[in-house]
Amino acid sequence: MQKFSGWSLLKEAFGGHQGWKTQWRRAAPKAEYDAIIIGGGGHGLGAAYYLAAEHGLTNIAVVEKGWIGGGNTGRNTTIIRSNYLFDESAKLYDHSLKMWKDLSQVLNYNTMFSPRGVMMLAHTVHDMQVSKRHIHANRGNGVDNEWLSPEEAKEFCPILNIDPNIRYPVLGAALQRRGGVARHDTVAWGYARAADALGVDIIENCEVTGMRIDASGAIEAIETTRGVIRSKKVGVVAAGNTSVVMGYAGIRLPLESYPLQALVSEPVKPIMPCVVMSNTIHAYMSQSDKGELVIGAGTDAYNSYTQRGGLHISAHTLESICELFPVVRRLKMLRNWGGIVDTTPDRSPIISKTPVKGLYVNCGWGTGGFKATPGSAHVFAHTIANDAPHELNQAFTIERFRDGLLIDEAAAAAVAH
Ligand code: FAD
Ligand code: PYC
Repeated sequence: MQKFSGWSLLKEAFGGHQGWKTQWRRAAPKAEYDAIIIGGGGHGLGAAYYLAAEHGLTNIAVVEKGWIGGGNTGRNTTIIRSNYLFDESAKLYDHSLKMWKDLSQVLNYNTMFSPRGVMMLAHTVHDMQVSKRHIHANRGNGVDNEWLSPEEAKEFCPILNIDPNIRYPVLGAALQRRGGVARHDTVAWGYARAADALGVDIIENCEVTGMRIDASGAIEAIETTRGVIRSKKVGVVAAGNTSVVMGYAGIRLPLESYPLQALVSEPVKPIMPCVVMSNTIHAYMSQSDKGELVIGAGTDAYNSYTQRGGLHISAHTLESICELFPVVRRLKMLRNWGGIVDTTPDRSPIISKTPVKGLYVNCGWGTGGFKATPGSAHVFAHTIANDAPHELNQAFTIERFRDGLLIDEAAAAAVAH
């Protein structure tokens, strides 16, 4: 009989039969591919996987300037939900949420998806009205969401402070029970391993530094720190750096790059059963399976490409967190970090063809693209393979900014996330 120690079970959970460190071939670039994805985050690796698995394109490469999952995919706070206001967003994010459910089985890799419920707090009358509007709109789209009184919110999350005398009292909450968290880097590793098994080349330490466009206006090659690589199809998924990369093709996009920060506490025994977000006071918290409290803030107020951010943001966030969850006041913080997110004016993504034939872009997820990883990758692969959008991303074009057809989640939520 095979004996399992706790350690071997842990290894099994993380890496299947390949062990703790997932291996894929550290490929050297070929001279030419049928398609290239620029950016080895979850969205890029996922797009490569679906191109191979669903569209039969296996002569493809993912080029990544650092290491896979080292961008926002490995830096986010893993909140997964689909409670967006507008029809287009709700359908796209819910497509993704449904894919999360089976992703571990599809990839044979444990993404640790845990639908433990995402509760969004209301602190003002305006918050309550916005939340209830979201709940009705979500239900109209078949997306679960429900209103909780302060007492019901506390029952769902017992460490929540519902004292009516605090600075931002909890007046109620919107709860999406199907929402939750996952382990962020497993998504990059899982897609990488599955794509690699289908023949995809994953090329790390390979920064794209230029693009070559032929006389007819079609993409013909990318220039990289590891040489020129030819392809007639190139997908850009380089969150935070999209403007720079698309600039190589002479395309300007309505994007701004900002630092977004997060931090984790020392690990403690389970005290928090769900995710709680407060958009009004720019703070949110959940507890990882390792026991760390995972805490996030709103974006910094200035544009930057640095993966850090200002300290005052974390300090402000911690003040709010301690007021909402007084039980954490004496905990030590282990580490803080930042990532660079790129945001559009309507805080909705762009998943689109571009004016350069064969060049596609997936960007603008801002503070909220982790939850969208499987769905975004899936529809982006469809767009690249068919040179036409999937029905779920046909509204998310570049042209919507020219034509005034915004999907204005920013105005809808009036919040940082
Ligand atoms: P990334 O993982 O950033 O991948 C892009 C890759 O492109 C990077 O690895 C980068 O190195 C590479 N690249 C860039 N330029 C080049 C180049 N020239 N050549 C080659 N490669 C290049 N979203 C949620 O849904 N829920 C959350 O709770 C959440 N919390 C967040 C908290 C923080 C602190 C941050 C920073 C983000 C958060 N997000 C959240 C947003 C989410 O992380 C991102 O929207 C999502 O991970 C983007 O995935 P991606 O694959 O597009 O980008
Ligand atoms: O989109 O839910 C979200 C989110 C939470 C924190 C950052 N983004």
